Amino acid sequence: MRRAKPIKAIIAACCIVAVALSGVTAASAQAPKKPPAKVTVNDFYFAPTAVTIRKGRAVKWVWSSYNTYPHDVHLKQGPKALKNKSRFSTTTTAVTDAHFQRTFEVPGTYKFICTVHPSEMKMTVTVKK
Ligand SMILES: [Cu+2]
Repeated sequence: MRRAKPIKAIIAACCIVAVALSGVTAASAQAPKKPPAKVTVNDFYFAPTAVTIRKGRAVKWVWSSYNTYPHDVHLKQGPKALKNKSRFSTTTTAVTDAHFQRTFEVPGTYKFICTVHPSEMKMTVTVKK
């Protein structure tokens, strides 16, 4: 059995290469970034009404194509540490075909309303550290 040795050596070499390659793959793979948490803006309600995310993640509000009334997204109350609060409010209303996305870097509780329907349309975004 003179051939046994070279075959074993080749198998061993293959294993080493496979381990090395898998190591390279694992090292170069980046942690997948979570997609934005989606909130739909509907006639007279946000869905869902409560969203919890980790800081660094975004929330995307998408206006429903079934809407027949105008709505906006307005930050009524945010964390004290939050600067530039107005960035978290839309500047116009929309009925359909609109979206609004913001990334949340400051942990805390964010209370949003629609200024057209402030008593009906409310939602909360909780940002964890
Ligand atoms: Cu509204």
